[in-house]
Amino acid sequence: MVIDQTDLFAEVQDTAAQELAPAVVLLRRFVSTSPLIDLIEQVAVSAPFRHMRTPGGGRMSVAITNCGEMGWVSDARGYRYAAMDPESSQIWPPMPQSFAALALQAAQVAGFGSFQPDCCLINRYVVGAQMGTHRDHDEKDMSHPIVSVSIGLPAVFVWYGATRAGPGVPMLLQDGDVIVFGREARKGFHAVRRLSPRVVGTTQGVRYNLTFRRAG
Ligand code: MD6
Ligand code: FE
Repeated sequence: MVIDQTDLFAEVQDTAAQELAPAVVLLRRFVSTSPLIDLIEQVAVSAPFRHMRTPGGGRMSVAITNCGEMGWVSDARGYRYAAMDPESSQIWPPMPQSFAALALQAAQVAGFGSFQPDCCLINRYVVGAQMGTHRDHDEKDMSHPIVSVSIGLPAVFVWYGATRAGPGVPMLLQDGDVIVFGREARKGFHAVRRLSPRVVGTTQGVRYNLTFRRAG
């Protein structure tokens, strides 16, 4: 696979970081996303998007793939990271260098220091898809932050924090926005509300979300 490594930083904007909750940092319009979409499409040639099953047996409305040394997977046995794509029994496609560079740049600008992700989980939403309230705690070392990049259609992300209770802090994530969270927020609960045509303004198109993690 040929992966284009054009200089993403030419496109990176110098936006001010906003702290939405302690250690939850939003970088608005941080990155220009069209080179990212091309790379996502290349990853999906080798590791197609699929609707995974939750341990409870439900079908996720979000379609998922991964690139990097490790991939996040879900099935009847639970949630875990795996070095092989269970659909193909092949390793996941390599993480494009520009993805790793973007994750590092965002972590640094957001005040989390150095970050070398080994997993990029790629979520794909169409109108009607959602991500229920959850927290990310399948990674071995929680001292690493998570960097999350929104691409394409807007979506309402809700930050709940230490408990699932309460109304949460909603924020509209738009194309090019990046969220970084770590430290005391690392195990915080969060969700993505169902993409409604009213909020999104169309029934066409997709939202991608890249979440960079250090899993192993
Ligand atoms: C999404 N994001 O934005 C779903 N998880 O589509 C997440 O679940 C998420 O944005 C951990 C860290 C950042 C995130
Ligand atoms: Fe998450």
